[in-house]
Amino acid sequence: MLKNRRLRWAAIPVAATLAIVLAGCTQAQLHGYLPGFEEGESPVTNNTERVAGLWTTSWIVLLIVGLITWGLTIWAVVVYRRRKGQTGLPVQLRYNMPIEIFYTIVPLILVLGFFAFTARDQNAIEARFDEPDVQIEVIGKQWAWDFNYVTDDVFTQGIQGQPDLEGERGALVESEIPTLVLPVGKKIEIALEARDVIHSFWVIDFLYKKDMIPGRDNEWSFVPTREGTYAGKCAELCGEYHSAMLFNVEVVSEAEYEDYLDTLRDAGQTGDITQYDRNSNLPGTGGNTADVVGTEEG
Ligand SMILES: [Cu+2]
Repeated sequence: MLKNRRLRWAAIPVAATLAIVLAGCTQAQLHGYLPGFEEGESPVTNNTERVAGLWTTSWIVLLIVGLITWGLTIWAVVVYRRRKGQTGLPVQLRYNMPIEIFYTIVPLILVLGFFAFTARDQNAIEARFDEPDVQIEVIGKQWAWDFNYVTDDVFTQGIQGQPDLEGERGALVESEIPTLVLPVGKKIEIALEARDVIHSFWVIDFLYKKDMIPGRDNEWSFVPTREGTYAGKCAELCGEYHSAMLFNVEVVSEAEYEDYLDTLRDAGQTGDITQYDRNSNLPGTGGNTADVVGTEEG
C-alpha cells in the first residue's frame, strides 16, 4: 500500500511537468528539433513525420528511464546517508531479487521495443513504389553531382563547389552549386550511384541519407510534399574537396518541372552520361585489359 502511494506521488509531478511543457510547444520542439518542421508549414516529404515520430518517442521513453534512474540514485544517496554517530560499514546486503529482475527486464523490453519500432519504420520508409512517376539517377563523383532524369532522358553535370572569395571563409558560390529539381507530390525513385569512391547523398530537411557505393546501386523512394529549396551535401568523407560537395534540391510545381526539363532538352543535354565512370576496374566493365590501357593512354 505504502509503495503505491509513493508511486502516485511521483506520478503527479511527472504528469504536471509534461502537461506544462507540451502545451507551449512549437512545431520544432514537437519534432525533437529536427530540421524541416517550420510553424504552419506542411511536412517536407511523405516520410519526415514518421522519422520525427520515432525520434521524439525514443527520447521520451529514454528520458523517463533517465528520470527513474536519477531519482532512485538520489533517493539512495539521501535516505541511506551516514548519520551522526554512525561508525564502521553499514550492513552489507546482496541479491535483491526484485531489483535484479527489474534491471534485467526493463533494458530487454527497451532493446526489443526500439528494434521493433525501428524495423517497422524502416520497412515503411524503404518500401519501393510499384510504379514511380519519376525515375532519377543521382551520381556522386569527386567532388560534385550528376543528375540524370531517366524518365525524361535529360541530364545535368555538376562542377565542384567554387569558393566565394567575397563571402565568409569557406563559403561557396551559390549559383555554381549543382541543383536537383523535383516535381512536388510525385512518386520519386532515385537510384544512387558513384563514379569513383563512396559518397553519401544527404538532403538535410528530408531527414534521409544514403550511401552511394561504386558498383552497387542504392534506391530511395519518396514523395516531396512541399515546394522549396533544400540544402544537401555529401556525408561520406570522399577526398580532398569533400566539404565542397554541396547541392540543392528544388521542389517545384509540375509545370515548372516540365519547363526545366525543356531548358535541358533545348541545351542538348540528352542521352547517356554513365560513360564517365572511373570504375572500369570493376568485374564485368571490361576494363584493365592490355587493349584498353594501350588505346586509352596512347
Ligand atoms: Cu563525396
